[in-house]
Amino acid sequence: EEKQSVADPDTRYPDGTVKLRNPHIELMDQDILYHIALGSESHDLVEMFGDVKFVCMGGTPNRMKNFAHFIMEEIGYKLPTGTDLMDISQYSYRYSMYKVGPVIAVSHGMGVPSIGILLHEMIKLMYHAKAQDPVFIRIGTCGGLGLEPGTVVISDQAVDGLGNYSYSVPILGEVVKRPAKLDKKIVRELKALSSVDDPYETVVGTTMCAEDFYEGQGRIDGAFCDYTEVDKQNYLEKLVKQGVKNIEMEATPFAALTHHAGIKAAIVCVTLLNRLKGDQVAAPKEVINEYQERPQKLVARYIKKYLQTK
Ligand code: R2B
Ligand code: URA
Repeated sequence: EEKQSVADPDTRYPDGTVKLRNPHIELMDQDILYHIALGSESHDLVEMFGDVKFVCMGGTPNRMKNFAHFIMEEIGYKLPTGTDLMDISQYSYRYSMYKVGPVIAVSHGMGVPSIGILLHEMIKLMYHAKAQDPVFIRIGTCGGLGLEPGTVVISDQAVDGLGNYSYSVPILGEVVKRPAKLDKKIVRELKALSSVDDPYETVVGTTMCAEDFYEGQGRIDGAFCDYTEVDKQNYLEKLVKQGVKNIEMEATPFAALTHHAGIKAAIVCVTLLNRLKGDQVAAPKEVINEYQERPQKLVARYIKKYLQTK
C-alpha cells in the first residue's frame, strides 16, 4: 500500500541552481505561482529573485514583516529614501512575502497543507529565478517537552504523529512517504551561534509535526477529548524518551520537500510553553512577542556570518 520514495541527494545543478524533479514545468508556456501572486511570464523572476540566498518562513504575515525589518537592520541593507518594504504577494491574499537583498521572508500559515502549497511554489520560484544554493529556514513557535518556556529548539530531525521520520501524503490514491531529513551541518552551525550570554537555552532535538493543535498534540483543552490526563502524560513522556523536544505543525513537509528538492534546510522554533506542565498558551502577549524574536536572532547571526565570509 505504501510507496517509499527515494530521494536523490544530487538534485541540484553543478552551479547550485535548483533542478526541478518535474519534467512538465519546462514544457509549459508559463508557470503561474498562484498562491504567491507571481508568474514565470508575468514577472522577470531571475531579475527579481536571482540573488536569493535565504528563504525564511514563519507562520504569520506580521512576524515575517518584523523579521524582514530586523534582518534589514542586521545586514545593513538600505532601502531608497522614502520607500518601504512591500508585500510582494499581497494580492494573493494567502501568504505575505518580503525581500531584503538576498533574504526572503515569507509567511506559511498554519499546518501541513498550508506550508506544503507554499513549499511547492517557493521551490519553483527558486528554480525559475536560477537562485544558487538557496537555504530554506523555518522560524517558528512550538510547544516544548520538559523545557523552560522561551527555549530555542533547533530541529535535527522531524517525526510525524505516527512515529514516521517522513512526510506521508496521499498521491493518486496511494500514500507516498518522503524522508523528513534536515541538514546536520546547519544544525551544528546554528547551535554554535547560540551564546552563553543569551538569557535562554538553545537545544538540539527531534521535532514532532502534528496535524492538529489540540487532540493531535495530546491536549486536553480542545473541543473534544476522549482520553484521560494520564493517557496524555504517558504519551508525552514516551515522546520525551524518543528524543522529541518540541511539537509544532509543519516540520515533516518542510524537511521532506526541501530534501526532495535538494535544498538545504533548517528549523528553529521557540517554545511558548512546557507541555509537560499544561496546554494553554497563557503567557502575556509581550512575553510571547519577545520569545518570537529569539529564533530570529539566531538565524540573523547565521545569515550575517554567511554574508561576511562571502
Ligand atoms: C506553531 O504554531 C502554530 C499553531 O499555534 C502552528 O503553525 C505551529 O507549527
Ligand atoms: N504551536 C504548536 O503547534 N503547539 C504549541 O503547543 C504551541 C505552538
